[in-house]
Amino acid sequence: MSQHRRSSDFTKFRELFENSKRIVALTGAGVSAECGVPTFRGPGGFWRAYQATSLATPQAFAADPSLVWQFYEYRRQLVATKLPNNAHKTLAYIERQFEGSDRKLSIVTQNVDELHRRAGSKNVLEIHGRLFQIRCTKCHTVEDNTDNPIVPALANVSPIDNDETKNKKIKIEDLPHCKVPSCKALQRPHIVWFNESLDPQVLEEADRLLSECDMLLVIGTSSIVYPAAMFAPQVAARGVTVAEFNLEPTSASRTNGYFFEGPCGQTLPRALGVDENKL
Ligand code: BV8
Ligand code: ZN
Repeated sequence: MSQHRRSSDFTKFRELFENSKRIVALTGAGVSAECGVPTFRGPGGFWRAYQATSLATPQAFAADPSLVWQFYEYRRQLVATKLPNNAHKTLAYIERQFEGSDRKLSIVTQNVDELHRRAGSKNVLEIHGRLFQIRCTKCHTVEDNTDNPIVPALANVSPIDNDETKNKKIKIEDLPHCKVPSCKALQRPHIVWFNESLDPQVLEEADRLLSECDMLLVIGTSSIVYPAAMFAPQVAARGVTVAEFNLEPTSASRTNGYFFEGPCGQTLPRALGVDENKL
């Protein structure tokens, strides 16, 4: 049960923000919630109907690639119909504002929906991968792919729910396969699943950004999934300001730092002094 915390003072925070030069925004599924992309652990979340461990793991893919592909194709088709919201747009706006100045905003996102990119943000580190990239399970070739459906057999998939009767049991040969003529092996989403390590270079870049930042914005994450859950405490330990934007406080700000309660599509532009009419 989260302790109820008063929302912090926007004016006091704004001053700190105006004096910060290296800002990192750590985002999670909540930053896309107002676009209609379900979160994982909130009401209507993807994980609610089933456990993440039953789908977003290499074991699940090995056991039933048809089911896991249906889960990702459903999300690809859903996200393709969504547009970035004011939280995504605020971060892209600030990044543009900083161009040519000695200030920089970088995004470290746990999200795979690529909505930060679509909002125009350039400095984006997607630590859990991307929904619209797929990777060969054999030669590891990574391919950008926005085909909808990705293969005919995955046309109009429905959300997977508990009773697997909905699982269409697609034949493996009808799932996406590598286009390298000498390979043609099964492809998988280029996404970091549970119990898979993050790309060491991505982790190194995240660590560099977090060690150099003088302000961390934690936006729409339950701060449960590691290693991202360690980023806010790591920055706070340096005495750097951490500001959380969430419907409820999480471990990222429960003890100290700033907490702005409410939908980040509203709280973020207000805290960063961005006129929503300009987004
Ligand atoms: C790894 C891709 C080494 C898949 C994802 C240490 C301790 C305990 C466990 C572990 C540990 N170290 C490793 C683990 C295991 C595991 C883990 O952390 N498990 C958790 C469940 C405890 N971690 C891993 O396996 C990681 N790998 O550590 O490698 C290793 C190697 C081998 C063996 C072991 C370890 C890999 C983690 C990556 C997993 N892949 N995504 C996919 O997306 O399909 S994680 C998945 O969760 C998503 O990426 C998602 O982004 C992420 C985190 O969730 P959130 O983004 O926070 O979303 P959530 O729904 O939880 O919360 C939404 C928040 O938004 C809420 O707070 C809500 O209040 C708020 N909100 C809602 N609406 C709004 C809002 N806020 C503002 N405005 C709104 N409108
Ligand atoms: Zn291949």
